[in-house]
Amino acid sequence: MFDKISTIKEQIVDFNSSDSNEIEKFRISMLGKKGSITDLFTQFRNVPAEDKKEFGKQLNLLKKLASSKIEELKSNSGSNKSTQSTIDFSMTAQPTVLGSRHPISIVKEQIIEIFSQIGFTVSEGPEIEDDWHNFTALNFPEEHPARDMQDTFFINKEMALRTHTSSVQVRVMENEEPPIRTISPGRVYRNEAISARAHCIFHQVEGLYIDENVSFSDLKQALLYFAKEMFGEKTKIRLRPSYFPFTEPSAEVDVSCNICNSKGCNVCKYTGYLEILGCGMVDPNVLENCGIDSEKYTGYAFGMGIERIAMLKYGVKDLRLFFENDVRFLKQFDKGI
Ligand code: 2NL
Repeated sequence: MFDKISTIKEQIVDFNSSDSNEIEKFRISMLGKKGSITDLFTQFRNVPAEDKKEFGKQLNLLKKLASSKIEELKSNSGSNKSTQSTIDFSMTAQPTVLGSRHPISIVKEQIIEIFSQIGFTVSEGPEIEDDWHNFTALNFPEEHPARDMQDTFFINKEMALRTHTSSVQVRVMENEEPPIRTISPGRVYRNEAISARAHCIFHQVEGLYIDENVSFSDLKQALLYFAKEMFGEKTKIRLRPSYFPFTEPSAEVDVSCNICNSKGCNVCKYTGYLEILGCGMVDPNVLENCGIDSEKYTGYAFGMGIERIAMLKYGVKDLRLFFENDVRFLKQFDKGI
């Protein structure tokens, strides 16, 4: 019996082939139902008791030897084929081309970074919104003409693509207790004719701060800090009275033109200033709509278009460039993560 093991062992060692059919035949002759090794396993019961331990050990080793030999021959026969037919291992590798980040992403991250320095967290929410979160809670009563300020893409009677990310902040106010200090960056949609200055999709960052005794001067200070971080230490801001349904009082904010040092140039249309955002004190109706006690708390809010900030920062004259994904445009911005 031990002799048989030695004979089969020799056969395994001597066998060599790169032909997969031959290898398969060999496998069957060894490990198939009627194979020599399988046969030895059947005969195990006839081995005298005192030899059983040693025989079992050698038989298992023999099986392992056969399996690994077959695997080795099989994998060689495969790689031989593909080397000859398709892959040229001597070919030079393709260099990895690094992409660049989209300018909207770069500016968005920068805005988040600036506001996170003064304690703002980031909130996100759905792009398809119901009427309550996009309009009614924000003091746009039904049939009110203020709704015409934003041409909306409706999905059905109840649902629409959000026209601003204030809808996210309504959700935050409904779900959290003041103090609330959060910004909500995201994509928004308005049914507008596409031009160099408007697009039906654009990106916004809105900010909201609610606590006891939040004042308009807190708002001014936060926005001055933002403007200096974004456009440089020498930047000045100017507030002009404005109107939004959700804030009272409301203002539009301009930054000094750093191209002409506010002396007047064609970028600032000879005004010395450039508009960057809208803001105001959250209307008490909005606070109450969202379950916040307007006798106890006050808050400020602001909203800016990321495209507009990016246009000013990089001197981009046509907003459509941000949506065309022309690599000649995109590759001019920061490389890396
Ligand atoms: C603009 C003006 C603004 C807000 C957005 C806001 C949000 C809540 C309550 C009150 Cl939850 N206000 N957001 C306030 C004033 C202006 O955006 O021109 N954006 C591009």
